[in-house]
Amino acid sequence: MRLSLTSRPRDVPGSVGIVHLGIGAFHRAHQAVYTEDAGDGWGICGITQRSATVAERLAPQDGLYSVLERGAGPASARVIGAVREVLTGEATAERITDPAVKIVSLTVTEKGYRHDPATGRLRGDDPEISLDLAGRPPRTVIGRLVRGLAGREAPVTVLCCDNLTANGETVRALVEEYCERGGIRLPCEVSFPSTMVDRITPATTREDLDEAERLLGVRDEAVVVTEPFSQWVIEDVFPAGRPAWDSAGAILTGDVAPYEKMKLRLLNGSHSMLAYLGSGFEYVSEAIDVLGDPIRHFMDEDASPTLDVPPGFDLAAYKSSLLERFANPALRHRVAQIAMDGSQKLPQRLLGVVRDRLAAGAEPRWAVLAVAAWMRHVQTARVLDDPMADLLRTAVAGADSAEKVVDALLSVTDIFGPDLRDSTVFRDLLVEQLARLSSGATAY
Ligand code: CS2
Repeated sequence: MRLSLTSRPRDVPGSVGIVHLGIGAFHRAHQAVYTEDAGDGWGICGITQRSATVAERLAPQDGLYSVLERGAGPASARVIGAVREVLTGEATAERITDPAVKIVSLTVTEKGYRHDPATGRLRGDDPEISLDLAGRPPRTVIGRLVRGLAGREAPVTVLCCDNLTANGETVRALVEEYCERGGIRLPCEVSFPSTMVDRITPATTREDLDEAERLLGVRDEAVVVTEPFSQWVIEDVFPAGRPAWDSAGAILTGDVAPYEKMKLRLLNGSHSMLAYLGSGFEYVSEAIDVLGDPIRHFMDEDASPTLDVPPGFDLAAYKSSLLERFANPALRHRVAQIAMDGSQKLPQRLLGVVRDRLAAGAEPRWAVLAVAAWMRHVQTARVLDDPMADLLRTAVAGADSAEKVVDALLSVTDIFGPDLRDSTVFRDLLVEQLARLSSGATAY
C-alpha cells in the first residue's frame, strides 16, 4: 500500500504489547483506533479466529488498513498503523506467553465463548471444549487463551470487548471453570476488567472499497466501514499497564456495569427488536423509519426503568442519539447481520429487561413483542444463522399454533432459564404477541 502524506497512519509502533483474539472489522474500527490515537507506542498482534481472510488481506499491506467513516457529511477515510502482526489461531498460545505482551483482548462474538448464556458456564456437552481439555493443540478461544496464560509468569490483563453482561467477570468465570476441569493452575496474575464497547460496524461492501480508494488514492482490500460515533468504557484494572486510551477518548472507571447495561439494553436490545420485527427490510435505516414508535416504546417503557443511570448522564439525549444513529442512511447496516445468533444475544439484550420488569410487577409488552418476533424468525426464516439452529428448528417443527411455538421455545432453558420458562405472565404475553404477528398485524 503506498500512501499519500495525508493518509499516513499517525504512529507505527515498533513492538507488540497487545495480542488481540478475533481481528474482525469491529476490533479494527474500535479498539485499534483508540490504540493508534493514544499514540504511546503500543502495537497489536491480531489473531484471526475462524477464517484466515483478514490475515491474507492485511499481511501484504504490512498490517495497514483504512477506516471509512460514513455519517451525515461526506465520507472520510484514514489509515491505521496500530496492527503490527496478523496471525492465525494456532499461534495464539505462543504469542500470549511473550512477556512483552501486557494485554490479551478479545472480540470473538457472543458464541465464540461456547458458554450457556443463561448460566454463564461452558456448555457441558461441547465436544470442542472436551477435545481441548483432552490435550490436543487447543482450537477453542478459551482453550487457546488458557494454554497461553498457563505458559507465562508476568502479570497480564484479559480484556473482553464483546457484548456480554459483565463481560470481564464472565470470561474470568469461563477461564476458571476450564482450568478447574483441566486441572490447570495459572502461574501469572491475570485481571479481567469489564468493558462497554460501542461503534456500529456493518460488513464492508465493494462500494466501501471503491469509496476508500477514491478518498485515499490507493486500493485497500481490508477497509472497515463504520459510523462517526465511538464509545469505550473500561474498568481500570491493568496490572501490567495499558495504552493511554483515556487520552483517545475512552472512559476509564471503577464501575462499567451501569454503562454496559444501558448500551446492551437500549442499543443492542433495540437493534435486535429492529432486526426481527423489521426482517422485511434490508437495512436498519429503512426499518427504523417504519418501526420508530415501537422502538421508542421499548426504550422508554420497558428498558429505561431497569437502568441505573450514572449521575449526570442524560438518558433522554442518549436515546435520541441512538435513534439518529440507527437512521444513518449512509451506513448500510443489514438487519440480517444483527438477526444472526439470536440465541446468544437475547438473554443480555431483552430477557434481562423482561425479568426486571416482571419482578417489578409490570408487563413488558414491547420487550415481549421483540422476543415474539424472534420466535417468529426461528419459525419462518429461510436460513436460521444461529449456533443453536438445529435444536431450535427441531423444537418448533410441527408446532401449529402460537401456544405450541411459545411453549416449545420457552422450554429451551439454555436461553430462557427455568424462571422465564415457568412465568405464566411472560408466556401469555408472548402467545398474544406471536399470534398477532403470525396473523400479519403490523400495528403494534
Ligand atoms: C449489533 C451490534 O450485530 C449486532 O447484533 O447489535 O454489533 C452493534 O452494532 C454494536 O454492538 C454497536 O456497538
